[in-house]
Amino acid sequence: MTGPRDPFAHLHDEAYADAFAGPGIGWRDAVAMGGRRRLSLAGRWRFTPDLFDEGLRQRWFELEPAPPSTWDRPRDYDGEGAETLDVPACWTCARPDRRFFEGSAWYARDFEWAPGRADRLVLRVGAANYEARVFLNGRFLGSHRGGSTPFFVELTARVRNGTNHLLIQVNNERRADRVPMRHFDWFNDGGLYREIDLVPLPSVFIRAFHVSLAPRGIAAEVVLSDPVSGTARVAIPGLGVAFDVPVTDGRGTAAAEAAPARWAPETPRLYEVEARFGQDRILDRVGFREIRVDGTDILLNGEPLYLRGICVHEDDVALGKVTSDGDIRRRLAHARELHCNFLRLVHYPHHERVAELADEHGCLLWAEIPVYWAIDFANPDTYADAENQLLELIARDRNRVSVVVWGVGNENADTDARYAFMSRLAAAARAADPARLVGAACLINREAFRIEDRLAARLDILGLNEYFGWYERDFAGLERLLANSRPDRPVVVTEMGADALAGFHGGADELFTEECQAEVYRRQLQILDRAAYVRGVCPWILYDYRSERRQTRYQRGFNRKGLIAEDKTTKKLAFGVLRDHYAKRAARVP
Ligand code: GCB
Repeated sequence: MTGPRDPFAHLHDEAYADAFAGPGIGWRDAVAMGGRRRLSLAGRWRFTPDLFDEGLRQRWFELEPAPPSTWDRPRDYDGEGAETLDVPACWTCARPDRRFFEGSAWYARDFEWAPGRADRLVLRVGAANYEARVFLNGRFLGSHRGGSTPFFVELTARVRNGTNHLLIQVNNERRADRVPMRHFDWFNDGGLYREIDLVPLPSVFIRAFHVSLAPRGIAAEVVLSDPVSGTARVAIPGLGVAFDVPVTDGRGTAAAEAAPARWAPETPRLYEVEARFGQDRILDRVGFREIRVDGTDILLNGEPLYLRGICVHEDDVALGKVTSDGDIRRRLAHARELHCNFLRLVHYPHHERVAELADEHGCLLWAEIPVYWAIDFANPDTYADAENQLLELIARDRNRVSVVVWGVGNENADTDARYAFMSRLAAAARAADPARLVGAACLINREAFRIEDRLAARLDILGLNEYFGWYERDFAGLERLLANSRPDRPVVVTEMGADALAGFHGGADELFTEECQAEVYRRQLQILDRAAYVRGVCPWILYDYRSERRQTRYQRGFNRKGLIAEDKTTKKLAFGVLRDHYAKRAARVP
């Protein structure tokens, strides 16, 4: 039996997903968000796990939610009677039996709309790990890949007067062609775990708005939703400037004379800014600073800078990848207590509030995408996915003054395919944002003990992940490495550290003790301090975090290299070692 009425057709259809592969939603669909009215869709959604992908095979999205008494034939999907789940949340944290669920799940909810309320309506999804497909009133609108960047879907043409039925399929399967791939050292959460909003918009709206330092003042760039021409107006009351930006075919740039105070960690000065075009208006708070490298120096506003950093994951024992202002402020407070001026946000884009709060607090950031370990570098689709994640991150955070480095990769073997992939990615970052630095965690020649990575030529900052004293128990290798290397640009140690179980004490050479971790920090910091080209240190990591790769009696599903346990409260001895070291470094001229 064949044909659309064949009730078993879906059982034989292995190409069922092909129809839902496009249109791909990407960075070009972004909407500038500052100060916009948002209608939050947070709250209870109906939730249906779908391990076998029946929803796409059987076209569940075409079924209007209705009680079984009204069905004309049996169904496997009961939109109305499904269990409920909070959004934002990770399904992996909602119920113990879903902890390791990897596959598809359907989120459904209704919303009311009256078309007169706005000319256009866009859905903004803060993040969905990893792939999402959006359906409105039975119609597929598009799919998005990448688990940590926001995406936007225009609903205008499909939204109807009255009740609307929104369905989002999310899939968190680990796969070799994804970014990251199957194998990584953190927890694979699933779901709609950041804010999700309806955004009412005028007929022409501002897609992107960016302000930056210019040679004699400031520059502004405006990108509109449509290729129209006209004049945008930009005002920065704190600088006493207001100026026009002529827009042609939907794009325009202009500069104005101004003398903004320079933003720096010690002086995190921000200015309110407003951009208007037609009926649309964007508000933001921006800072102005210059970051560049000169030889092996990093210069912030022309002054040499030493990065006193710490790596941080976005992870919570109870909430998974869901974060909050309180959680972010705690991270920044712990960083301040350590005398840090820098955070590396590993290994994927963190919540946008991190950079907003770092702008206010005066903390420099390295933001990165999960081009992590051995992703499928030869696969053009994988490249497209990585580049889209990078450009979505840049589109989201380009006005955040605290972000000084875009990280394009972490510990990737120096193959030709990787070199081509990451060179292109570095070029894409520079083209999208010429005013920031590009970095990556690079490789070491383990025979010659030298920093050696072809990618270095494409970067402003060489990140170095090295675990001398831990994975290689001997510190002599670090001394050799530093003595043998002659980098022509700044090196930042983007990782070093050791596992320690909080409360487990013993000798400095006893693995997993707090004493051992503290000793690794002491020796590492002492050695690293002597290399003039090392312009910053960013140890691994602030808090212990969930990682299923880690299963010894001391780890039990946690990477224990935190300076603080996973309760985000209990400090280990190494915390004090780093704090005292950074206190001294902060007092020194860099
Ligand atoms: C690394 C990775 C980081 C790991 C860390 C470790 O080099 O970049 O994600 O978790 O080592 O703990 O070994």
